[in-house]
Amino acid sequence: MPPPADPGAPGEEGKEVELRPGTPEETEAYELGLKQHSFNEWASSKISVHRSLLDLRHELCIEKKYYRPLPQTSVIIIFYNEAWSTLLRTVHSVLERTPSELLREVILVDDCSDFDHLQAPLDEYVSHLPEVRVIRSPTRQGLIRARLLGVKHARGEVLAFLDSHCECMEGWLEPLLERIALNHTTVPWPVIDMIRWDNFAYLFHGVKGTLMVGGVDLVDLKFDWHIVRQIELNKRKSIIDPIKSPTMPGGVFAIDKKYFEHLGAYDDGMEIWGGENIEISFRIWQCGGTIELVPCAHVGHVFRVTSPYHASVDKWTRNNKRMAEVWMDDYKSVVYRRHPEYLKIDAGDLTSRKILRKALHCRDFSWYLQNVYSNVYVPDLRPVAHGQIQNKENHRCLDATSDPKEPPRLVDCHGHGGSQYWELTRAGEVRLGVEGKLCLQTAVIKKVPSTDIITKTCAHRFANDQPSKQERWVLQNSTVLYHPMTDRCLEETESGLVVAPCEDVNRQRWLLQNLDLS
Ligand code: UD2
Ligand code: MN
Repeated sequence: MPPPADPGAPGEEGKEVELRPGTPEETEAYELGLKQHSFNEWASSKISVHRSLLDLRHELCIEKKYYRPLPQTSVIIIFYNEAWSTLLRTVHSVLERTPSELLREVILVDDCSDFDHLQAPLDEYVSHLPEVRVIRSPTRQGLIRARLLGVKHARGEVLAFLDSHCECMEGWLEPLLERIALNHTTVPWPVIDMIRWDNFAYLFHGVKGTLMVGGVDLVDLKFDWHIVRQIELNKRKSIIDPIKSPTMPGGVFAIDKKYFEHLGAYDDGMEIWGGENIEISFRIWQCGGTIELVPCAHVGHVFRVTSPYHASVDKWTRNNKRMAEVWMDDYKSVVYRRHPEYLKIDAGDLTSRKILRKALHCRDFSWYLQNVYSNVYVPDLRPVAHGQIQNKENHRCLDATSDPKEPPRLVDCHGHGGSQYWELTRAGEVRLGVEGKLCLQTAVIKKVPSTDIITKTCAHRFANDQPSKQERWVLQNSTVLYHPMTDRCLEETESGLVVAPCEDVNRQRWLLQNLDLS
């Protein structure tokens, strides 16, 4: 049991910490904390490690009874140089808000941290908490192998993973365990509430607002959040029913231990941070499992202000490449085409992961795209052209920023992609840049169609969208970009880019890179 809460203490009931560093010493501590953790550790240290949270769950969640016997769980919390206050608040929130019959143990895995407070003082603190153990890795392994080390020591039927700066809410685990008890191939994750990095306010995300499931950007392989569409929500019998999720953010989920091992755990060739959440998401779906967001379960997480692993961006890219090589089939080319740096990376040996995919008889990536992640724009596997678009008259290149307020223009070709990378899609769009979210099109000024050229968010954003008329181009004679809506052609003029009556002139001829007219 937690000590009785002092309602006036900083941060109680999940409220923000109102204190601000005043003295020079406090300011120094604040700045050091921010530098070391990318969150306001100074404020966090003012909050009790037992802080209370208001139980804001929907009444149906609070009333819900879990009849069947639920499996016992090993909670695995990995950490690398975590702050004392956030780590222990994570641990206490588990101990104090998990029914003891469901909690087999809490395993803390130290990924070779060098902060002093995480050495003997942590051992001493944890020795008073019978359910909690610390396992130490002698070398830095990165979060993927650190979790695998935790799993090796776990004795529960179910594994629940947490980041080391979380706060579990009342009733966080039971709804997850119920889904697993009903079907051991279901991998449930909770609503992840935001704990603000600056003042540690716990921002509860209720079921009545928009619910967000996990997606992934198919161009840069970043996890992203998707608002669940109303038709999906309407399919449910109850507002608290789980929702299928194409991916998960990775830090907080539960999984049947045997199923996790059967599925191939994690790819132990992945380093430090990133990519493992997308990899396991694709793998679960492609190999017959299900990922579900469970609206009754809530865990807070401190979203940092910046990433503390700047130095390991290349590790993340390499992890992604390992994932793409094993699970994405031809679709990996979409990523590599726009991010040529992938081609230079050695992803290492993937034999065992490819054998795993065969052994589990997993489906291919196009099945995943059609059946699981269908409401997303999938870039062409083979666009008509991709790269720079150069004018034949002045040899300059079509260039635009990601700010649609700045009209596209012609500048000297630099050959570095970015603002000069375009894709002419099979549907006739000219999409800008590696993000591919802006389309070259004719403007509409005060509702009147114009012949000026702008970039604007492409109309085709989700699966079944079509490009708008303004966005549609037809490549003629491999060089002319004809605009059917205006019956004009893309032309460079003194005053900028326009569509003009089509003529047989070089100003209207363009050299498109990587042309594929097949
Ligand atoms: C998110 C996930 C995180 C992980 C990551 C992608 C949530 C809430 N968090 O990033 O769990 O899936 O995406 O890889 O969904 N750590 C180590 N060793 C390291 C680096 C990190 O043990 O070398 C620990 C770290 O202390 C933390 C956990 O791994 O407990 C996740 O790291 P993070 O909090 O920096 O990741 P986050 O939340 O940005
Ligand atoms: Mn985190």
